[in-house]
Amino acid sequence: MKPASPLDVRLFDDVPILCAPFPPQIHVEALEDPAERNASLLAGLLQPRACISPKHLYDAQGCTLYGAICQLDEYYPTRTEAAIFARHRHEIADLLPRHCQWVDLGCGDGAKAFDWLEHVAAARYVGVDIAEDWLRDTLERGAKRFPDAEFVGIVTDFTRPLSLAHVLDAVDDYTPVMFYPGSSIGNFEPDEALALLRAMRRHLGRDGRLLIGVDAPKEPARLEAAYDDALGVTAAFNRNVLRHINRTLGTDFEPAAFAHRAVFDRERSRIEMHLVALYPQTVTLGHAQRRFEAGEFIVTEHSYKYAPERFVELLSQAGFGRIDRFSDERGWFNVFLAAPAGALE
Ligand code: AVI
Repeated sequence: MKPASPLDVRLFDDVPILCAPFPPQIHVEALEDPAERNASLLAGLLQPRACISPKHLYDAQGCTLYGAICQLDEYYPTRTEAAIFARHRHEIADLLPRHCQWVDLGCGDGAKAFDWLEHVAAARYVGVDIAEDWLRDTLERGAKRFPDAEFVGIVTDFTRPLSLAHVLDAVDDYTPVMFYPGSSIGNFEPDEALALLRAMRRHLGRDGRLLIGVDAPKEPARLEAAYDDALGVTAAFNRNVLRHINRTLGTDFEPAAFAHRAVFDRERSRIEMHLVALYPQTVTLGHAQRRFEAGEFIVTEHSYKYAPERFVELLSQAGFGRIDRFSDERGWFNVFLAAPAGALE
């Protein structure tokens, strides 16, 4: 790779312009203490209804598998959201502040955000993700593609209180647009989702905006197929969490001894992902042991599906006022553009 030079020379209409490149900066924030993380993993596994936080699904293998899920025929959210964005891009862009800082929450490879940067003339991109290597790579690619914007990265975990103010406030004149696509908000329990939305609201000041994608409830068969695809990619994604925690916690789970299951709980409006023990077995968890009877299961993820009225209510409770909604023809997925209460009324 070409080393970054202190100044780049580029030509606009044959006039040389000197541009200072922005070497991507990474701030490491609020990463969970490994001892604390292991203790809470163990506590979850020892509960009568065993559970593993969904954040552990995303080691390097899990991120790759999640990328493959997003391309499955059955997994409609990614495609549907992308179609809503493509269809309403200009309308939404016109409602966003000019020269904003684009805060890409859970940025992954940054692809969804980069499609927006061209349309909103963002002056700054702030990528936020738990996976530091992935984030570095995203920033480097982004900085090459958008040489006039500044690229900053924050490594943090959204299960911790969101605190980005010292990075966002380091520049005075760029208004934040928080971007949280993919219905990731659905992976939080409703009270945690509300707390996260409130924290986002606090970071926006008066003129900032939140652009968020949220999956809607629909027939259980459609939902369950999206989370239990014919190729078994979601099953591999789910079982992989056991390999991940074997590595981090030194446990001896046998992934093949668990079946993947996805069920829609209509009353709670959420998909539950389970790993179901195929036969009786005992797993060593550090100094403890845990017996799983055949059919006993570990909960690995909840994915809440919000009817539009319910999500608008949550946004209002979190301190948002004007809310614009964009949807697909079937009403499968919604994108909300929310402004802080008092900003536009
Ligand atoms: C990341 N998140 C929004 C996905 C979802 O749909 O809840 C994770 C996922 N789990 C299984 N498939 C996709």
